[in-house]
Amino acid sequence: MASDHGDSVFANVVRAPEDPILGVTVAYNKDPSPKKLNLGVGAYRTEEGKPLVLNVVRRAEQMLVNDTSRVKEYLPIVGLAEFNKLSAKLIFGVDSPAIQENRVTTVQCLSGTGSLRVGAEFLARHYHEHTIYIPQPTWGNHPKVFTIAGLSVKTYRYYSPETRGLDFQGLLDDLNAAPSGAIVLLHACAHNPTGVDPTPEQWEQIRQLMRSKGLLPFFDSAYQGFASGSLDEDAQSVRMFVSDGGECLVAQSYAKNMGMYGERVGALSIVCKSADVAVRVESQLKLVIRPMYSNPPIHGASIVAAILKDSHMYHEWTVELKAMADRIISMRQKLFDALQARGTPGDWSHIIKQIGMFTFTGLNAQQVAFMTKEYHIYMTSDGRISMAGLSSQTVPLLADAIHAAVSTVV
Ligand code: PGU
Repeated sequence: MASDHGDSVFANVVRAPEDPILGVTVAYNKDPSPKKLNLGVGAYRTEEGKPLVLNVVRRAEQMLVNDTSRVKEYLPIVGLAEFNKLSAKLIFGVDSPAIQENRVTTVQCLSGTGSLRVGAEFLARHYHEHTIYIPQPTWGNHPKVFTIAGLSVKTYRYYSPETRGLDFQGLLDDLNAAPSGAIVLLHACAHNPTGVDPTPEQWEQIRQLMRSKGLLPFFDSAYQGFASGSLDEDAQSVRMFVSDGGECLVAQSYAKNMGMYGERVGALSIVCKSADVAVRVESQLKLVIRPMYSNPPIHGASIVAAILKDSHMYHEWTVELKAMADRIISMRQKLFDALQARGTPGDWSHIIKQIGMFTFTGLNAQQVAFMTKEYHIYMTSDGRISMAGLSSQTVPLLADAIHAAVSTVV
């Protein structure tokens, strides 16, 4: 039988829907309108609407390229040692006792997503409780990453649509009702998609509750420096949990704060009770990584390490990072003012109260669809907009679109 006339062996494969976030960019790219605006993906844009490569990243990259002694050998399974050390210091603090006591194991992974996945696979193999609680709502990829790793995903209340703020009591009640030992996913700062974070006092209450119930914290730190403009301030939640001597996991991403999106640079750290446990945990992380992708890529991590280890470059980075954070904050004010000026129905103060890359507008899926169809503005259907994709020139267009959407679509 000539096989080329028969049906495909994949004839039964059904077409999958586009990703809810990355699919927005796919739709945007297909739109021929010159005024189209992509506020879907959380990726920083300049005032001119262009992607930004930080000057310090260009400089570090040039340095590496000019260094002919550099080779492209395989990295170890756990990645670049220097990068791992520096990443741990960045999130836990330069004089973190946990680092000094060698209780932290850090492995280089494929950005934030890869770090979450490796951490989840490790937990599924070596941790006794397989339930992970994630906030409702959360980044859309979280449930997929954890489920596919073999964990069972449950949610805890996080956001109240009525107040457009934290549902703190709901959060405490749900964590209190969780089985002891359950894993809890926490956004270290700049919660995605809501832009709503607990206050330091609320974090402290969460910490006490979680420690008293033996819940295991798994921090997702994708926006360190993007919330407040300060790397240390944005790491406070994590450091609070580490300073009590307890254990936790942290997934770090350099996608946003260093603009390294496509280089896929990140790290997973596991803070353990003792140096001895940390050594054993790391040996098992290697067994997770080796059959998955063998070892991580060298280029991006070398750039990050070059910046983190040089005090001048580090400083330059913090200045550029602060400028990105400040531009986002100024967009919040501009959008809020533009809606006020139009007399747009509703209370829009949450735009200036929320923090980080996103505003959770409260617009519903129909209103979003209207804005895309009539105004060529692209955003996720949950009403989240990336403030980092906005500029002074595009604020009026967005304000017009929101005004029209809430005035004509219920
Ligand atoms: N964790 C959170 C909370 C995130 O928002 C993101 C990215 C990641 C992890 C993963 O980032 P890495 O690129 O793997 O380091 N969220 C963005 C980017 C687009 C996406 O969905 O991956 C977003 O728009 O939500």
